[in-house]
Amino acid sequence: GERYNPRESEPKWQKIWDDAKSFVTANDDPREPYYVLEMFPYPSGRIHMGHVRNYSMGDVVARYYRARGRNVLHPMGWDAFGLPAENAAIERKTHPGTWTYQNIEAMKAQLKSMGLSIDWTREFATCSPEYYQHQQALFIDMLEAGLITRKNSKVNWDPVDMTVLANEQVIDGKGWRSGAVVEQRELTQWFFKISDFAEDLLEALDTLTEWPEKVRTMQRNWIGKSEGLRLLFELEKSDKTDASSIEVFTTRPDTIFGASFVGLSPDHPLTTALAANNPGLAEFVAECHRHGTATETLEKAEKQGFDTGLRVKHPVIEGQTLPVYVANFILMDYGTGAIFGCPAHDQRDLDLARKYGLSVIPVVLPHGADPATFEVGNEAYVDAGNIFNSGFLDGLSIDDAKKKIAKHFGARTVDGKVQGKVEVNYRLRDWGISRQRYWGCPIPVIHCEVCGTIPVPKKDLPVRLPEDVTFDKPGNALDHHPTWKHVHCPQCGGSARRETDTMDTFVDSSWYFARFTAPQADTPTIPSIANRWLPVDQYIGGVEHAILHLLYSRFFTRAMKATGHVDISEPFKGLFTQGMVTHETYKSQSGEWVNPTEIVIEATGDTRTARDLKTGAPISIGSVEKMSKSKKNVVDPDEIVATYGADTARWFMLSDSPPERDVQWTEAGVEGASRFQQRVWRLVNESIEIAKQSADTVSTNDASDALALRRIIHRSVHGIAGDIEGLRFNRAVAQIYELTNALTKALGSNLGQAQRAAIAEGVEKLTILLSPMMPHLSETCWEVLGKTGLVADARWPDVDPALLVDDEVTLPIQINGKRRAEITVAKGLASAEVEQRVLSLDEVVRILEGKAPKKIVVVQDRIVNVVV
Ligand code: ANZ
Ligand code: ZN
Repeated sequence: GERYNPRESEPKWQKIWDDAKSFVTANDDPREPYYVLEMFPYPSGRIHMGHVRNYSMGDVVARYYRARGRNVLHPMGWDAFGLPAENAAIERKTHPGTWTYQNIEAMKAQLKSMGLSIDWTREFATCSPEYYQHQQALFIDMLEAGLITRKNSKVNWDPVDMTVLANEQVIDGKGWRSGAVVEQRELTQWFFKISDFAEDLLEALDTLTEWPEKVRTMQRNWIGKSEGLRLLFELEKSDKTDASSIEVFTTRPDTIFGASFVGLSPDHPLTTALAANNPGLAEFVAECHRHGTATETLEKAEKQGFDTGLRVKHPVIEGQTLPVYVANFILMDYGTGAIFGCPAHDQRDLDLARKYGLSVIPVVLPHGADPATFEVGNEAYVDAGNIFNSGFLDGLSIDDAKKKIAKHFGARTVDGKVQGKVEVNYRLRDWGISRQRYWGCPIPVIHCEVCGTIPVPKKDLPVRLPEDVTFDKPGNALDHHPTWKHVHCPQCGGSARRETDTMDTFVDSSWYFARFTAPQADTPTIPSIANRWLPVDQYIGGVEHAILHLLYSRFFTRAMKATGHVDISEPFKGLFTQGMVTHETYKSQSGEWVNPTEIVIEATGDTRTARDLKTGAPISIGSVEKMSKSKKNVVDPDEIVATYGADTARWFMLSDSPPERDVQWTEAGVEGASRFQQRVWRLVNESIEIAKQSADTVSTNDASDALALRRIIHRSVHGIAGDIEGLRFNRAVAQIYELTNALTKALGSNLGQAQRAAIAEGVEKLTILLSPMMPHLSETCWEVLGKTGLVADARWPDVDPALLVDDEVTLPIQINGKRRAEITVAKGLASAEVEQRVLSLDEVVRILEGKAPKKIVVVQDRIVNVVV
């Protein structure tokens, strides 16, 4: 017969689905809702194979639950604000919006060519005023609810991109995009008070049982709860300061006997006061500021200290004092901005102690170590053990010592204040969202010299980005705009200034999933509708968003709850993080990366060699790496769709490895997927031929063979459903292969009525089972099978539970007490029949050597004993 032609059939079905509005979802549909969402793309210009994998998975889930009778919401949009558009605008001398919307158009066409079951009527781009006006409304509500503050803060300043960066956007002291060395600046910034939710965000992680444990752990660490002690150290009298004590924060008060110094942050008020009269210290502080305060920078930077000359009394060793240092690794916005250093058990403290010759006193003894000989070299001992060298704490575990010392300091005073107070701290800081960029959501506030900072009245929303902007000067085009920022104060009518900062683009993606539930509403959400759809049943995306995007979304959902926009706290019930798409890498003789389309590979036996397609020059085959432009090992989805069709690309993406692992894209793999497509097509066509046959000579096994086949069919339906629900797509695919094999094997001539019916049933069911993965092929099969309607609307096949029961047993055969063979028979088969079959087994015949056995005992469904 004819080959299946995806190039013809795929666009045809896409149009039919479009015309039939097959994937448009109604909010008032009475069926049980199911919301599946893939992380929406940044409109960079073209989709890549990572998108193909991500959306193939989401589409399987969406199509499956539709077939299960759920009202499925499967929307798509664009995370469309951000720096690349501004950079492109500068390069091409166009408006960022022009570039962005062109990209959206191109990428949308690409996504459509994949045949995704998306409700495109809900599409939006976060850069459109129709979206961001609601984000501005949310901002105003959150401001009024006390969830937003404006404060001065040290920021990481990227001197090339001319913007503030979040700590996590600073990598090795450099801007994540520009690579420029990041500087410190003091700016007034808007902050979302995410730290108010730290405990709730932490505790609720336990309820997210459908999230990968790895992601929950990353979030736990990011929130970084620590229980510790605020502890006062009494200062010795000095003419350098009037201060009488220093308060430190410690999570290891059990190590107090090992203290060898007290450390201050370069930004600690006492440091500032001392530096006023100490040029050396002032210079040291300035040096620290040049290096930045991003946590990551600090962790890698060399530990530096400055001896202030002050000394504190040792809080537990009578008559001893400790020096006070200023140290570069102490942050001002964590704890109290001051620490006590215990070099034996903290690496940073140890580095500092080695550098400045401070004492290193071990006070935690590893289990089984000898107290007389235990020493700390250049690595601090941070693990478990028992306290020693520590007076009244000796012999205690770390936890018991913490409790005892907390009680001890809780009962003492310094300066009339309690010396030690238990305190919980979080590493999570408030989320600074001010960005000095044009292409983002304007922060809807107005600064008036008389009235202060006031929100834009909601009736004046959206605060639109001006269209007429220029990017000839570095920095914020909004700020440079001649008129935009000059407005009248909405309160007093006097002249006032618009806020020119825009919001971090992470804000845009923190609530888009809620907007999808009512994307045309004139409020951010329609709560009754949002509450019906949310939380998202299944969210799928890359693990690179495991921390920030997910944490911000969790915060935002809580903030939207507090302001009455939704009634839930957690946005994503199920989360799945998919692996990456990898490919072999290729290099020319001169060491340049070469794209897979520019080479030919020849294989002789196990060795593969590559040559340049044009010149024939040898190419070396390198390691398998994540697809990236820099290594040129990318494969373009458009080319794959044009060559093999979307179904083949989807099938391969799902088939080759577990979805959470990386998948290696190979030519051989894609060709295998393409061949499978043709096999299914042949099977379906041959099954139609068989259905037409008349059965003159019917095989005697017709009924039992048909039954065996139907068992396989029903088990597949059941098993594939379970695998899709468990997101084990590769296993679902494997089961479809098996079912296809079984059906192909069953084809033949002179089949009886029962078998022909079983094959017909199997092929029809296979078509439905295949439709979430290869939707276009399935529609074509459905059509030639003469079924009514679209397979996209077909119900998932029912399973006959009787056909799932395992009704065969394998009995061991013992001969003279020794296990020699086994036999598989139908459950409950009569003893006489089992006996007869056992005696005809080759192994048994051989052992009996022609003699008749003395006795045969069959224990039904358990064992066969033969005595000779
Ligand atoms: C004494 C000590 C002894 C400490 C020891 C650790 C080990 P986590 O657990 O991550 O919360 N610390 C406190 N405030 C700091 C700041 N502002 N900047 C830098 N470091 C600070 O870390 C808490 C520990 O980090 C605290 O416990 C303190 O050092 C240090 F063997 O106190 B520790
Ligand atoms: Zn005013």
